[in-house]
Amino acid sequence: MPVKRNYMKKRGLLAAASMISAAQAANPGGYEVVGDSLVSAQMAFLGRDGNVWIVDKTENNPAQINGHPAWAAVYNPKDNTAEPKDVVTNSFCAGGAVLGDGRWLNVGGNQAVTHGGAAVNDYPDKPNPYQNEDGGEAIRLLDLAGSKEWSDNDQFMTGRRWYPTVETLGGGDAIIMGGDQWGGYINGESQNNPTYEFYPPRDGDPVDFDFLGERTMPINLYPLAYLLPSGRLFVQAMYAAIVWDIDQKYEAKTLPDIPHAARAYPASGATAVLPLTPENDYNPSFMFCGGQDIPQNGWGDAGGPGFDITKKWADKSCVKIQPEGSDNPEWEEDDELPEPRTMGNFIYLPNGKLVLLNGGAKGSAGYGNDTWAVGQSYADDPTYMPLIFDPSAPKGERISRDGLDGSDIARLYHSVATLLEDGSVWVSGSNPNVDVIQTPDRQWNTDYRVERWYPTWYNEPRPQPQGLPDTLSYGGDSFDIHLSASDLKGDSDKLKNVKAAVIRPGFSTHAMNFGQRYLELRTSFTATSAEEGVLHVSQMPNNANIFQPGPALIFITVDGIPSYGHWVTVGSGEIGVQPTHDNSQLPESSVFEKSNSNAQDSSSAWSSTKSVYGGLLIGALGCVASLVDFF
Ligand SMILES: [Cu+2]
Repeated sequence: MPVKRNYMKKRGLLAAASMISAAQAANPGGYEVVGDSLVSAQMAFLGRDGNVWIVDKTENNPAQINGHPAWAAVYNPKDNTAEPKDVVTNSFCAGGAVLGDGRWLNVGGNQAVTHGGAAVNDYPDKPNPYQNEDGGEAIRLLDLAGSKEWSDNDQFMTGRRWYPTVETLGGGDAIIMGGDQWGGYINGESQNNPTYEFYPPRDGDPVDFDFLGERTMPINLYPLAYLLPSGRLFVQAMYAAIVWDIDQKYEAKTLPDIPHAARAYPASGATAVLPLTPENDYNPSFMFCGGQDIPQNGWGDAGGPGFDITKKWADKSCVKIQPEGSDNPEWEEDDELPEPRTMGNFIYLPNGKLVLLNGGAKGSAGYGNDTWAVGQSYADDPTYMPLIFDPSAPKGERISRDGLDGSDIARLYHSVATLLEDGSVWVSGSNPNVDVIQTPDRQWNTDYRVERWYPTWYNEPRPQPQGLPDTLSYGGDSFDIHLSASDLKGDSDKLKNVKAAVIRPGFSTHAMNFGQRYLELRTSFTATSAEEGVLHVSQMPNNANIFQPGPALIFITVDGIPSYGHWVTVGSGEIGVQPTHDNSQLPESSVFEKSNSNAQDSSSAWSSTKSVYGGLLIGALGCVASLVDFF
């Protein structure tokens, strides 16, 4: 039996104090060290059980399981305990995502290794102290509704993939793309795997994908790939960007080159699908911030960059593009970061803003035994300060640090972050080393500390909406949520400022969260009294390519303060064509008539429509005049 380790117990009195105030942050806007990840958090995701599931590469972590060092763990954010989990194959720089049936997929990796990351196969007697198997073709699955144990070493991909990208598709299956065979700092022709395949597998796997050939060498590992509403994929690597038709297997659109810098691994810009909202008609834009600007032929080879990259400032530009909805999409400059950043990680907050954290101001992802490396790190100058990016703010005012505090823990290569149910962000990892190193005062060690970063509003009283559903369909009947007088602070006019958002926190690794999306549902409302009311909420838009099926969290935000997240299953809960229905029709919004207790009277002069928010509603007669009440 694995032994649970309770970090708080080790911290004595200080721990006792922080457990009493478990629901309150000591430092809203800042970080708190809360626990121990047991294995280095190279990959992590929030499961539907509320736990953070961690996967590392095979290495000499002190935590043991089944007679060998562990390289997976599960962390409970409610009591800050963790226990090791068993993964059989070497999951080094794997990819991952959640499938439409709720299972977590983790694919690819490296051959079996021994001390110091050396390949077991390089030794005649094949010592295997870590008891790991080759993970190059591995398909690992975790079923949180089943065994809650990784199944591994029993299903395999068509070929070796180290640094593969995984994106869930509209049918809840996943595309697995790219990677190389034997790893290293960057890709190379001799070991490239410029193909994609699917899980569950499809006839015809693997499919050739020339985009990942010479055109995007060498910065095309972990290609940045996102599903579009059409079912096509937006793919970005090196400087190139395209729209790829998966079914017809052709380049449907050649987009302009991304300006300023390379963004894919190991340049590792921060990336995000911007919020999908009624205002943008759920047409996604993709944002890239930071990265590293080195010419295509200047990146060295699989052994490293060949120069001291730890002295080279990262990029600080933010650019975005909306690939569909126009004939000739262009890159658009967004607000510049306050400092250069590589390996920054964007995490959605429930109120539609993003926090950017982790990373460094110089260098890139990767590590090696180069004389110039900082320890073994190819990055330096950790960026300790988070920032908030508000996509809905006017240009020039989108980035803010009001009320924020930094961490004092470096989160460089192999660090992660994920949203938690309470709206805080779980941060861990950083291990720019070939194997575990924890030498005092050395830069930069393997770091097992878990932090939580708390949004500035973390300690505010939270709305407690009643009637949240457990499933969301693609189209179909709207549903009602009750908001009490305390949720609305005694003023039902606050219903005008309520948002319902669905967030998939995604699979975090290498400064990306595969599958992370934010979708704001259409809403209208009925004030049932001066103090309380009902929020009418539509189902998901009736296109599963906009927000893929599978588990997600729904949050209700009142005046910028979100509820705790409630788990929903988006879609059927199964892999396959998702049932769709007509988009939800919402009742007209109605405010409470203050001089007349009959709030249901929609013909009242106070009644209005939320068509500006709701989009679907055709304004009824009389609504035009009453909109004046709103704005
Ligand atoms: Cu890696």
